[in-house]
Amino acid sequence: MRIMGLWRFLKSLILVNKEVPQTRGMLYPRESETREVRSLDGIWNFVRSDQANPTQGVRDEWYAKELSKSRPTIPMPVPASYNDITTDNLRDHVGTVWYDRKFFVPRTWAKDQRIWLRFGSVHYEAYVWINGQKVVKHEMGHLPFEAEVTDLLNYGAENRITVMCDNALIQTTVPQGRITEVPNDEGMTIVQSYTFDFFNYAGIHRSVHLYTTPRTFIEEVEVTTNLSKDASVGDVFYSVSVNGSAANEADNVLHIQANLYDKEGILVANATSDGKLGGQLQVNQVKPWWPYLMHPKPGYLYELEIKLLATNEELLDVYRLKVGIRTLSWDKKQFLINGKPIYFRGFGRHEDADIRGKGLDNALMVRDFNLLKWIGANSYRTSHYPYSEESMQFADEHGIMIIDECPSVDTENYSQELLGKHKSSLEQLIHRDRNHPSVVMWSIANEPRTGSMSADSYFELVANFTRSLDSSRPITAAIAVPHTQDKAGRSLDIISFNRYNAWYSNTGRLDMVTQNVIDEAIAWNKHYNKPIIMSEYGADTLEGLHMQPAYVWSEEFQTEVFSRHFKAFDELRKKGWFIGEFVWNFADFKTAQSYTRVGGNKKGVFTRARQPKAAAHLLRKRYFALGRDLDQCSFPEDLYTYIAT
Ligand code: GCB
Repeated sequence: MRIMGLWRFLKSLILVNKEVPQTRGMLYPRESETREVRSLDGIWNFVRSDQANPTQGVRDEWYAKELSKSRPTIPMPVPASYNDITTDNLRDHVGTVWYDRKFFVPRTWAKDQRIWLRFGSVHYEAYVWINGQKVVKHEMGHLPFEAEVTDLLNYGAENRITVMCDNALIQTTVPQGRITEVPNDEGMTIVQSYTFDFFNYAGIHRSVHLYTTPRTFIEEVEVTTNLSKDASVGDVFYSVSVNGSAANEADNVLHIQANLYDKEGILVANATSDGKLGGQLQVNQVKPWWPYLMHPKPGYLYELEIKLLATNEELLDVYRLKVGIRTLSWDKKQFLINGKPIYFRGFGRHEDADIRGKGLDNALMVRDFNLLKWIGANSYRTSHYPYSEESMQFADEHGIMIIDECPSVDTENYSQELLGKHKSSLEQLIHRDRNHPSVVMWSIANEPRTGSMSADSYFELVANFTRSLDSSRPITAAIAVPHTQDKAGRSLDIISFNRYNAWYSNTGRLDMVTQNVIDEAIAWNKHYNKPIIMSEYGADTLEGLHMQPAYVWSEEFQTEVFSRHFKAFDELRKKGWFIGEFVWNFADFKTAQSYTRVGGNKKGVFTRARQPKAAAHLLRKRYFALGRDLDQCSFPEDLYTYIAT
């Protein structure tokens, strides 16, 4: 037994850099004169498998006919987590569930084009069939996947889509969890456990689309941008990949016509690339992309129109995407956008809401952005997984900077298999988000157990892999082990640390916050000589609980905890290398059941219903004061309540 343990430990130290599969295509589905998009969102039919027999549906081929022929079905909304929809214990179901629905494909789609089926995200693992034929399998929540279904569809007729979704997390999934069989009152039951602090919501979380492309089509567009030193001239570099038979015909030289339009729809640059599928567009008197409150018109976006043309100028395909022109740079002290130093003031967040769990909800998304702007935040971290593509587009539009985090949280028990999946999660994330101007940093993990020996090589491999995919953005991870133990920081560009003074340590001691925060930030900076962010701090707060003097869980306590941190941050800002403060959390959110959580994690500045707690008003004053001091933004009229002249 001891020898086995030693062997496992040694194996975890020998990690090799194996290739991971590369994502292809997956441009966000958009209509154009050559493309059509249809949503398959709505009410689907749903069956849960027997927990003790999760593969029964596959063995019995439930996908071969309507699910209702194999089992009684219940209605299930898509997109949504399935957990909180019913009134029974579906919430805690472990293992597979099944969805199906019917849909029509118009006759007109049969004509000389290709049809794609695309999922915005299914958590955690998905298997998909169309009309009983296997289409695609995908592992990893919060990230899109797609497959061509042209030859599987019935045109001008009814079709059926079936999805099996598995929420089980084990030691080699991202994130990790454990499945155990434990005795209960009826015999034995399967239990899912995990150490991370948010509920493992599951299901078809984001929209399902069918979309068409021409036979030869624009498969990928990659955009990078640059600004001249005086910020007057902008460059947009684009490179396009084409898929389809026309691309292989020797006498057909495909080329790209790229047009860049400003917000008013005026053409500001264009280029035709002869025989090449990429090029450069130069914009004079450019309007750079600026973060919210750093410029009167933040989030300026151009529209890039990519036209794929054949030798005879026949238009094969058109795809349009938004482009923000900006530069990023960083060194040992600071992080700059368009040559200006950035101080992040924002939040750690969750995609989480009553009833719908982690399901995409446009009303919630718009409300959240309204609150971010109301409170004067300029950034958030997509703790602890990639957020919806729709929210990334919103962040682009509103100038909200994003630290884009992959789904690796509480990473431990490092293994070759885990490394492969972790790298794959980053590959999929970067492929999806690389064109967003709002994405300014990659976060490769949250609170990984970086004190262990194997964390050293593991995170070096993960960070180098990330850099090999995108060297234009810095890399961070939110670390919680003390700097004296950490082994990952040397592989990062920016150090983020999470710490809960007066909450998890020295509970209730408001007099033990400020100096501890200052000391720890200085220690991290001394240790690694890199810019430092405090990526989490906060206190659970029950809305409506008031206690004077402040007492843990009260609104007064959260307000005081914030204020004591602000004092530390202002001291640290003077040092030059302290570049950001992120409250944990934007809103209250659901967790696994635990005696430390009352209905979930209550560290929100907003309630789960997105209403402000008392501390929100204080935070708002600080974030706007920072905006005024650093970037001369103006104050909203209602920031201060009139008291006396
Ligand atoms: C952390 C984690 C976050 C938790 C938070 C807390 O350090 O990163 O996921 O929710 O602490 O409130 O305990």
